[in-house]
Amino acid sequence: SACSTGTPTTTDSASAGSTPDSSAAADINIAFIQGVIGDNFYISMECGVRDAAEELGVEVSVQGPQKWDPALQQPILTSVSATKPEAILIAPNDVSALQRPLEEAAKNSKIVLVDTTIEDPSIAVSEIASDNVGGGAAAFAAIQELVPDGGQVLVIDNQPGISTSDARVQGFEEAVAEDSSFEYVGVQYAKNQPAEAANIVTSTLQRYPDLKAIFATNLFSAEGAATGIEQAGATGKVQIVGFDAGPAQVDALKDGTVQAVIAQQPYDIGYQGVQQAVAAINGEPTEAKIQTGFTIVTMENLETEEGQAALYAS
Ligand code: T6T
Repeated sequence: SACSTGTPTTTDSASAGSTPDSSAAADINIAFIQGVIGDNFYISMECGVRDAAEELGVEVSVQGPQKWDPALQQPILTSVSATKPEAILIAPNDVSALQRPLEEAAKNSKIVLVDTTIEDPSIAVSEIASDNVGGGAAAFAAIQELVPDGGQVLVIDNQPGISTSDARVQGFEEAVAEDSSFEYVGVQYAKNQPAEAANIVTSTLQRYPDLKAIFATNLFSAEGAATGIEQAGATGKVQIVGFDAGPAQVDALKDGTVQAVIAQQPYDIGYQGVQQAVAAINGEPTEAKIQTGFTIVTMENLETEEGQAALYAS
């Protein structure tokens, strides 16, 4: 499967989002709604979800919006909720837009928030996410090492209103404010579009030709930042630290366009998400909040066991 060999999933029942796998126990149905489809972070999470579901003998269906967009994700949640699965694992696209729909869904299903969360998560039996504030601070620490003399630094983010990336920006901004050798030129939003992130790099380099570093808060921001730096012929002149460790990020590390990536543990988030869901369904205690770790991957540890284990499914 995509989880172990890197080849695309074609045979799994839920890749089509509908037909249940008849070999698993049919009593308990769990739905997993990704933040966006085609994102190696959620592809890895799906691997963890499927492995846990198989081990615990529950059915799982997987779907997600074509783009990171609460207006696309909400109707998916509504239609999934109408089928009354015993539990829904979801990475909400927005802290406020998904609040009411999730309150409704919680009337039918146990809700587990994976990766992202909402303004009032009290409707959920569990929230599982990385230490995103810590990850933002770690990104700045990596930039300090890469640029010991300091200078201008930019953040490229998805969009405001996403719990994970908002927390990464917060952790970064708190850290950069403590170091007067850096000039923070602000955050710009690429809306999860690599081409948009590349444009931001181009325009920022025109305005700040001495730019020293970029923190890209997620996979698609980092992918586009790397493209922008390459197109500007600024490889190695501007240091990039990104969140996430999909195949494109690994290529960028090898090319030298990106210097460090913060790999989350999406497989574990998905695996533990199903464990929490099944516990809730069975009336067993759940953990309200679970924080998963991260690994900073650079060319120094990429080929080590630790570095390889941190990479996302392809
Ligand atoms: O960085 C992850 C995830 O944690 C974030 O909430 C959204 O973007 C990613 O899925 C990467 O694209």
